Amino acid sequence: MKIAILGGDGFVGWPTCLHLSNAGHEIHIVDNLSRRWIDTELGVQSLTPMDSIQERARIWRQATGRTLHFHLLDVAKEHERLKAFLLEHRPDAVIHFAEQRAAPYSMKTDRHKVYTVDNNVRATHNLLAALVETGIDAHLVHLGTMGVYGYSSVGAPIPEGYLDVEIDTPAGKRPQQILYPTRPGSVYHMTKSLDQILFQFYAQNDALRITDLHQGIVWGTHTDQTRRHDQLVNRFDYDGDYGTVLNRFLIQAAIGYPLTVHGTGGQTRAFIHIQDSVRCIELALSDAPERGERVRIFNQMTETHRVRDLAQLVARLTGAEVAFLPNPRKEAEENDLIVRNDQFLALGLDPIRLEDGLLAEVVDVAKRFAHRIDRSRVPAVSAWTKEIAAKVDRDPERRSLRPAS
Ligand code: NAD
Ligand code: USQ
Repeated sequence: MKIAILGGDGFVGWPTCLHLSNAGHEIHIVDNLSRRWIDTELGVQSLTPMDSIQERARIWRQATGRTLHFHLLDVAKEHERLKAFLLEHRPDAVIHFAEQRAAPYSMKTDRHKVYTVDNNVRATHNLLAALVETGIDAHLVHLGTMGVYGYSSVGAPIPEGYLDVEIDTPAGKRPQQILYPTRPGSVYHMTKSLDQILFQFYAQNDALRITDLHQGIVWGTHTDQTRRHDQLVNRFDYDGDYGTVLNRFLIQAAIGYPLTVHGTGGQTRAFIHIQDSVRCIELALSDAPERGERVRIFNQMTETHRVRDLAQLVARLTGAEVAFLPNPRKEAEENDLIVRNDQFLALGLDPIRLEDGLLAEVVDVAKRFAHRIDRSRVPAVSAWTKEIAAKVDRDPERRSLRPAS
């Protein structure tokens, strides 16, 4: 297949490019490199040293003889160039990763909120409108998030995208399936909820073939393909904005930094290892919906864990200390989470579970590159509301963990 991978320079995008290229597909990476600019804005860098996208592609070609085509293009801002790209290359599938994906970054200031909504909603809508206008019948696979469902305890498993309901009508109760009610917990998660409506409309109005993957938190760093050469290494975010919880605990353990549990750590979240993430995307590509079908939605996760249990697991494995900090986010302190993922299991996914060996591998990566870590960038300081910001600032423990200004 010819596959366009929008956002193919990112944390999940890069190993996906390698995995699909290795499987024999023709890969076109489309990226505006905004994520690299955000590193510059925040004054942080990936734990692992990342080469330029062109250099990464050169190494991949040297290692495998396969070509990764790179197109520098802003999907949110360059609609005409996006159409020209689609018309010239006529992909069979488009994988859409090209969004600002950090919840804390999206809540930093009004400017970050505006940027996240503009970038994410425009990128998705530009792509949908461009597919219709160019008449290209590509299967669109979008990376969405488990966060669209929200994190209140409902006591029932979260279905894959659609909820069975009964509507009262004068003729009695009528069954219906509706999009699961969305309850985003950040401006970033809100953009993924908006994406869902855009997909619903374009599948219904223009018969676009769309799969939306509601993905949990991705952990780990290496995949089989990124292991092939030092310069194919994946990016690894550890900072308070882009680092995600389990990867953060693992690097914190590696550098002797107390594990930063927010609140009681009673938050339960869905997780998936990076190797399974790329495998799921491949499985979703192999099972495209027909024209006229509703949006196909998969829950792309393999297990759920409570944050404090993860901290305790990492502490047991490494001897790290655990610090319970005031939570900079507005979120339920404790929640249960049961998630259905039957569709990927039926397609043959054999889930990688959290196990000591894989956890230790991340700690080893972190130890190898520990000299690249700026400890002052570890605390998460982006507060969800002004009230929380004031409370967090008053806390002496957190103040001691804040970067020096
Ligand atoms: P990332 O930030 O590492 O990668 C996103 C890539 O998209 C970057 O290379 C960035 O430069 C590019 N991009 C952003 N806006 C663009 C635009 N307007 N035009 C062109 N390129 C643009 O993020 P990631 O961790 O690889 O996540 C990829 C996708 O998966 C995101 O949509 C995210 O919401 C979703 N997701 C990620 C996780 C996770 O834990 N990392 C979990 C669930 C879902
Ligand atoms: N948390 C801590 N300590 C930390 C960091 C986070 O306790 O040092 C807590 C947070 O308060 C939150 C939970 O861990 O309760 C998860 O936070 P996270 O930063 O790991 O994940 P999140 O903000 O939800 O975002 C990440 C990705 C996003 C993706 C989402 C999937 O950045 O792109 O959509 O995971 S999900 O969480 O399933 O919605």
